[in-house]
Amino acid sequence: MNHDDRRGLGRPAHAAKALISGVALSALLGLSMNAQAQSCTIGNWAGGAENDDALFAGNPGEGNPRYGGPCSLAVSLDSGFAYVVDNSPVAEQDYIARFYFNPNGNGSNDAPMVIFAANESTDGTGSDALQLWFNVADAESPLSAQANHVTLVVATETGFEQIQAGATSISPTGWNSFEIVWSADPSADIILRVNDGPDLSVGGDTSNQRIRSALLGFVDEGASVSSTAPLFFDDFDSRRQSRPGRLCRGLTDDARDFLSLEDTQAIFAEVSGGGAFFAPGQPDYDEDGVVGLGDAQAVFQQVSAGANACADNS
Ligand SMILES: [Ca+2]
Ligand SMILES: [Ca+2]
Repeated sequence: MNHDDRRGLGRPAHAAKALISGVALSALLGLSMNAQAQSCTIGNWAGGAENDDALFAGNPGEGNPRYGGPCSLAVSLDSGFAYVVDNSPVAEQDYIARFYFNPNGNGSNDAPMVIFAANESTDGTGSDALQLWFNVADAESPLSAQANHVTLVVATETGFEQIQAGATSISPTGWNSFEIVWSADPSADIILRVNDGPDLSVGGDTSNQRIRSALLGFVDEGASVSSTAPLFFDDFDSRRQSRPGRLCRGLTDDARDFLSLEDTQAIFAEVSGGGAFFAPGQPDYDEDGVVGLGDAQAVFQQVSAGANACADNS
């Protein structure tokens, strides 16, 4: 079994390096709480990067939109495949990844692309155990480009299975969370959760595979992709067990697990500060890609109504 056998879906031998890391957890684009002190660099990725000239790990002060402060990843689509690699997974039989993705208006029928893959080799050049496609509805027969659709392709012993998420579940210009739960098992149940939607799942025999690397960014394409607008990624988290779930919307102090007026104040301070202050945590309450007055107002309303538990908000 090799993805290269697959019509349009195999990553060609373009020396795909490893992906993202993982295992036992790492959230290399989203851990820090201090918006000003953190240095943002793709050097945090244990497996390095492909085409790092097209990757920018910046903070909001540098004009890099983020979901959770301070750092995020911008990926240019103009100069070929570009992605970060995590090779911290060690022949994983259980692998869970969650990240946030902002398409930044790149939803297009002309731009089917892989934005995440988990690979069987440590350098990412082996077979992909799974691929997350953007702008693709049905990845199998044939490769079917459809704007703002998301499809998870899972390699099994008998071929490929897929989980499809339609365009209505995706924000084309805001932040989306993807959580993927994979295991090596003769009767595996692979899960994709998009935003606050239900668990979508597909079954298959994945027993002979192991995940040794993960890749995040512009990993592959189904047609020639070019755009002046970059993709944005943030808050990558991968681990062996215990699903991370979604981050608490509007929370600006991760020492708490509930929203408070302090969050309203921190968001307002960012909005009114003219770039002098950036709120920590996840100030973009409505996840539309912009931290604005509406986010502060929404948090205020939640707190005022006593509906401030993060459990209701993630
Ligand atoms: Ca971040
Ligand atoms: Ca917002």
